[in-house]
Amino acid sequence: MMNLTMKMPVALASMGLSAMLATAASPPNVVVFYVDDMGWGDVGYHGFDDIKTPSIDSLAAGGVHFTQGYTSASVCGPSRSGLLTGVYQQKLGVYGNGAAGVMNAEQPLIFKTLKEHGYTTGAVGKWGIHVGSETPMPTDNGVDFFYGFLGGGHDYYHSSLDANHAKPGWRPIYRNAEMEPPIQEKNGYLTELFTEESLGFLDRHAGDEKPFFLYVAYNAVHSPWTVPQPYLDRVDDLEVHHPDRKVLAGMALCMDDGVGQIVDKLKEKNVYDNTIIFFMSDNGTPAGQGVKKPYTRTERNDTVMSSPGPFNGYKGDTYEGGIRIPYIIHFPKELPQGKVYEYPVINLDMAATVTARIGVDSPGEGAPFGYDGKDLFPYLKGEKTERPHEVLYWRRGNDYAIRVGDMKLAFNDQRGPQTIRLFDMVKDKEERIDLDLKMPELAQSLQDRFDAWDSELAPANRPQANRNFDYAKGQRTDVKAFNAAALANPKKAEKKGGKRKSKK
Ligand SMILES: [Ca+2]
Repeated sequence: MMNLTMKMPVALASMGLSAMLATAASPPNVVVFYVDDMGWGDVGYHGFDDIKTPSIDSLAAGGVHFTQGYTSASVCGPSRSGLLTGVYQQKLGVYGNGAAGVMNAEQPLIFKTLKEHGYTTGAVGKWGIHVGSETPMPTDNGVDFFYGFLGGGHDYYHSSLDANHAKPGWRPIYRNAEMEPPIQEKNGYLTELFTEESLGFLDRHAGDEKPFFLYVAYNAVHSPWTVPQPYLDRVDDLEVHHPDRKVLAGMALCMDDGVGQIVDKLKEKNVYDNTIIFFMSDNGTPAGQGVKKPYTRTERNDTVMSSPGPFNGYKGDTYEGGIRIPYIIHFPKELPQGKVYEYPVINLDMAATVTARIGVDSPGEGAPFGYDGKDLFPYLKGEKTERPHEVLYWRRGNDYAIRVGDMKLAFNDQRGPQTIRLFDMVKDKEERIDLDLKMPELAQSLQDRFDAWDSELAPANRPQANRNFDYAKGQRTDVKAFNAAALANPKKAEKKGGKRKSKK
């Protein structure tokens, strides 16, 4: 790869000395796998033997993986807005999917930031951000090459030329900003098509003078749960507690094959050593699952397909089952191999980690917000020994959580007692022991800290909740009083919390 310092005098003029030094070496390529609805219990390297993910397991073995890897949102759209900006998506007005997910278009996505520094950028798969805005297309947002669909769930065998198709899963597939002929015309299975298009991008760009950033957002293992028979045959020997688990395992194996083929392509093109690979899921296991009879799970360990492992809650919740995800960073050139990192990290760290490699520590000039994510490399290399994040925040609709050190305060309106709950995440990662009555002062202090953060968020799409919008005016949410009222009248609390509609 040619030295970019020779090619980019304008870009470098705005960078400091450290940036120039960092850029003097070949800037790394990046591949980010961001898969859909894959739970903690859906990868082999977490110790589960009722799933087959050999290629993903290889990334974990050759890289760093995280026992406390989080996503910034418990559902698809907001999670992607957080990942691709490096900023808590609520600051950008994104609180949920669909109408609650229209993002402030002033904030650049990482594609734009990297493009300004000489990268070729590609996005394949599910987009899911900027929905409904005036700049909805990836190609409006710094993506040089796009192949995929704009959001929601998508059928694996069918698409259409109608953006308002009666079947939401049959919406158009785009190549850049143009609709593709329906995929059924070439008998495609979407996961395989996404792999093919990712390989095509690498064939065209890997080994160029310019570095590349490729975002591979498989919609596997999101519903609808369908997979070609050859993949089912390959998982037939798995011992599973329910036959539907095999369908999910087949879908995961097809996606895992794609991961393996893309890694092989990096090797073939001689760019593997200088390519940082991320692997993450966008959120945890969905509660509604089942091939023939989808229905909503409410109890722990009661899933038939995707699995949250030992964790409480599901997709849509701020309990661990909704937000703790498979998370790997692979870059043997600089990072340890097979390392397990124990402090909490979050998907927001991807963008800051990537741009730090070229000496860039902000999303771009004029960006409304700087990164909330951290450059993780100094932590993973042992140069920094403290936590990357002393505090982490979550909020979607009425649900919220805050984690300070090892203590976590969480409220969820749909599952479990509808009280504000306090957990010790080291002694009780499964969130079984509620400490709010034992440690009321701590619970209140975390609530105050959450309210202070929450009160500063973007005003758009702010749903009603048991949080205090008027924190700055001196009003406070009283945890003890709220919980006493919720316990005395659970139905009222349920009504106040409201019922969620569709999750995508
Ligand atoms: Ca998802």
